[in-house]
Amino acid sequence: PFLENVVCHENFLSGNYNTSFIDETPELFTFAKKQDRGTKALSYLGNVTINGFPGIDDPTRPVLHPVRIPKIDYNAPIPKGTKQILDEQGADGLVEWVLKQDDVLLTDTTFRDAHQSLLATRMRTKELTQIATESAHLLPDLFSFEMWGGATFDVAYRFLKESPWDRLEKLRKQVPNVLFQMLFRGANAVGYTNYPDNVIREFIKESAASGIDVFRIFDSLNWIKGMEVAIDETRSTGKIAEATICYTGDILDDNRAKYTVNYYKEMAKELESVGAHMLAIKDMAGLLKPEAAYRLVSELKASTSLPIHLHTHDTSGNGIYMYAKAIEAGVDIVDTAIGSMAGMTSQPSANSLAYAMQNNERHVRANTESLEKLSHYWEDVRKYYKPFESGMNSPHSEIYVHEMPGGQYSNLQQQSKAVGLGERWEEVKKMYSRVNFLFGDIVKVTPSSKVVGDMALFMVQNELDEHTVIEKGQSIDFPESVIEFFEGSIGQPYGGFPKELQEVILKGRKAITVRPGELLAPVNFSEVLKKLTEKMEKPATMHDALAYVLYPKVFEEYIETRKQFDDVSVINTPEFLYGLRLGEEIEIEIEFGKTLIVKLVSIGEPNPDGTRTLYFELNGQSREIIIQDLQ
Ligand code: 3PY
Ligand code: ZN
Repeated sequence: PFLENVVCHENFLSGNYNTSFIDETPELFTFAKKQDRGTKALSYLGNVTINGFPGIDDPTRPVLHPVRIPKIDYNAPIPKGTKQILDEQGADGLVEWVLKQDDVLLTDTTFRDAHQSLLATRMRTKELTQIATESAHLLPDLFSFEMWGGATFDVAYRFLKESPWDRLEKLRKQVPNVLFQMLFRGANAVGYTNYPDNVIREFIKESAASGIDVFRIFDSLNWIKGMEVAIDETRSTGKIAEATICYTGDILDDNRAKYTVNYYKEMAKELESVGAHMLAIKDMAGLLKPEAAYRLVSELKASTSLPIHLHTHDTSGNGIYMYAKAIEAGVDIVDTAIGSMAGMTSQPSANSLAYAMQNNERHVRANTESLEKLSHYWEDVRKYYKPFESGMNSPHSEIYVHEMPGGQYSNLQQQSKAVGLGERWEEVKKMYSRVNFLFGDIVKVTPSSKVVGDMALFMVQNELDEHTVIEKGQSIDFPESVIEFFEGSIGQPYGGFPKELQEVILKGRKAITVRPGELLAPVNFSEVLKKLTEKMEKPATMHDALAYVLYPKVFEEYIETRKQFDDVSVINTPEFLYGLRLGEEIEIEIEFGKTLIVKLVSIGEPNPDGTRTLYFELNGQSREIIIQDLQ
């Protein structure tokens, strides 16, 4: 077992030791010489400077200007908001309060879905904490900040090498007044596959304890069984269970008979009966058209007593018009993003909506001046992340044909390029729609949307169509995600699986029809904690354990990166993404009041072993760092 030093010893961890411990185990008190934080930071900067950042193809560092931060009175108390209502009156009290409001309330998605959908989820905690206090002062009237969940959990560890839990806890301290909301994929938590029930429960407990108030819980196939454990656990934490209807098809199109108003109404009633505090309509691709929104919201309002919270993506450009119709029909809350982070695959603009609804009977509760100030900040920040923009620069009404979720579009485009289908993107999009009907017209949202995407790529790549897939199916090795889907491992689609296709895909493997979580053995968290404590060489926490259970490989890589570079979240984004120019001097605040001053002096020629020496100054002292040149 790992016994490098005393802090990892089980007796020390459990507090089970006395004064003879030092005499009996002297070897535990020799500490390996650790590299200091300065050297680790230089190693990171050297690496990025030489080898670039994953996903950034153009190595030239853009000219970046300091961002505009709105001026507020920092001595003024932060105005009270919805968080105080929940804390003082409980979940039911909060729900009652929402229902009593004549105004339309907003959820601001800038901290989560907006950047997930525009910038491949790459927004770092730095840019969020830098504006969080100002946001708390300027937007106290929001219903909530959606600031966690969805893809942010995975991407934080995988690409940003920072802890999403730290993000949550830091933001919570800065924003004490407005509810924090996360997107939770039901039995898939914040991952792509079903997890054992105890993982779902632990995840919700820990998230609630770290600051989440509203759990927007959905199932990627609208399968209510897949949401029940999460709803139940959320209720036991005293937080708000916002159960979700994912919207697909077109309720006003007679040719799309599968997902009717009645289908959604029945689903809403069932969600109410399994304990939803609120209902979300999650229009993840932006398919809900204005007249359909009016009809759907009116009917749901009439058939349940729950507040209705509407989410959309503005890909078609019809988002504001659609929201106006939903507001007319009585929707309680809508999701918007700050102007400069809105539109296209992101949410409609809060700024535009607030102006559009001026003089309407129902007032949008937001201050346009505050929204404009915050928009300047995000306009500047967005430039830092330019390499991650999708390249979509005008509304895409063809979304109504391919039905791809806002967050998937740029992702699948990248995947197509990666498998050599970059030139055939138009075909891939068409195939995406054909695969949907081949699968029986399913709800498409993470992770079911990924299955459709994988199959579409596979069919284009292998020149397959709806007939040849069945005819030749027995000799085809289908993608793993497709096999698992047809096995029932992400749940049951409404109306069942197409039988013939299921048979050729499964080739004798058995499909399940029960909740996958019922068949999965619970995770033994104390074993996981023990194993991680060895790997991390320090006591692991439940946050670490949950991250490891959801994303074992990603989390192991994160541990290695932490050992090599320490906490890289302290490095400012321009340097974090693009490295340093020759002669450039920067500051890194490694902790409050402790700053490193770093200057890149010169870069040596490549050595025969493929390394280069970089010459830095660290707080005025020369430092050499050897970097493997991977170019
Ligand atoms: C997610 O699950 O990450 C989504 O945003 C789905 O729309
Ligand atoms: Zn979304």
